[in-house]
Amino acid sequence: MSATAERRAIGALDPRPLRETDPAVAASIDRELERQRTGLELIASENFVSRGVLEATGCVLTNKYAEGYPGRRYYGGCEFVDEVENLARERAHRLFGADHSNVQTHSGSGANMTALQALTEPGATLLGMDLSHGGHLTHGSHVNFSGLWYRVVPYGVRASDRTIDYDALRATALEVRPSVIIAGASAYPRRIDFGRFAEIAEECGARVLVDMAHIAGLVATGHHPSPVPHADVVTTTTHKTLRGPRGGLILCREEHAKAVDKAVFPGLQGGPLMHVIAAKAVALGEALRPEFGEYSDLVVRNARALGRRLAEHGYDLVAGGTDTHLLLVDLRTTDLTGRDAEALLGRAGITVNKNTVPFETRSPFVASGIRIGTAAVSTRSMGENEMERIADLMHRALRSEGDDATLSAVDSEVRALCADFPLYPQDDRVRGESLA
Ligand code: DSN
Repeated sequence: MSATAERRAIGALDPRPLRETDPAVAASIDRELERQRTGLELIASENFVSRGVLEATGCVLTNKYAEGYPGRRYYGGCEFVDEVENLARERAHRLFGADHSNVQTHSGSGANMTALQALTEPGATLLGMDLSHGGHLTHGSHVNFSGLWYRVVPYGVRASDRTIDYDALRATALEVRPSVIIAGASAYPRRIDFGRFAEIAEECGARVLVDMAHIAGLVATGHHPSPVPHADVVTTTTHKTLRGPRGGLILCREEHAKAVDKAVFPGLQGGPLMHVIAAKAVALGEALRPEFGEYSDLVVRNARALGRRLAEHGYDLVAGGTDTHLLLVDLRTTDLTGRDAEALLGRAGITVNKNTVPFETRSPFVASGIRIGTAAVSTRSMGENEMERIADLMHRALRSEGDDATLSAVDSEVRALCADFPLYPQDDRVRGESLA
């Protein structure tokens, strides 16, 4: 090598693919891809993204600092990332119809922290759905910033039908006069009446924050009523039913636009992740297409079919079933805990998460339920017949008493089913290959 070539090489990027430059990381990515391809993904908050979303997430925009907003950045060279962020914002407007959107927030938790910072002051009173009734950590759990920085009064579901008790919520709201009422959930299967939340908030002088992370894709396609007309601020993640990259998104009324933007940057974040914002733009573009409506429809039909069949097997569905992508199974009618069930299903190639159930008596590490979702299996184009088959496979695994032969037979059937609905077929780019 000449002296000039050697000098050029110093500091140069290694052009080889990841599997050559870092086989350890590449091998873990390969193993994860294989796990996703060969198993049934029923975690309600997960999904599989398109090749376009993967490409954008792994693109050179990761190199760019762009603190500020399009046209008002604190760094030079932002003309192209401005284009990307404007595309994401315009598509969010077209999809959800809010006055204003902020696409920079890194996650759903960050979006909720931002929204609360924009809407109220630390120490204020919030009403949030109890975690074990289906709420989220950031809606007021005592181990989370929301419970630590605010005075939180929980609301929940009725014991009789395990659906949200709007009358009790109203009575509590009128008594404690919260600054903000948080609507939305992580483990609630039924339709949420955002209009009712808005009426109650108006009566007691509160703001409404809706966290629609789980149902955002269904809202985008009209398969769940939109919270946008009823809420001061709506937060969401982009990676659940919306089928985008891992990230957050905030929508709000014009009157809160400045406060929300300031709360994101410089309030809580520094540089936005422009590669993730590009991937959000791609996903939002996909969600605007008619095919995405067909997809949402399948997600909801599949959840109903899976629930029906599980109920036929005798499982107790919280709230009696689902209107969304999500089912919560209360296992207290069986001799299994949520932890047992998650482990048994895992050994059979079926991934779910243990979940607390309303009026839970066990710790969240054990829990009495499992949460199931159909967003990911619907992305594989599985339909209602497959959901019935999946419910049958789950039932076999759950009553196997840990018998190796039974679980391995179920696992073989799971693999065969997955092979009929291939995920990322022959697509090496999803393995983390260089996109140079
Ligand atoms: N952790 C997510 C879920 O599983 O629902 C919510 O943030």
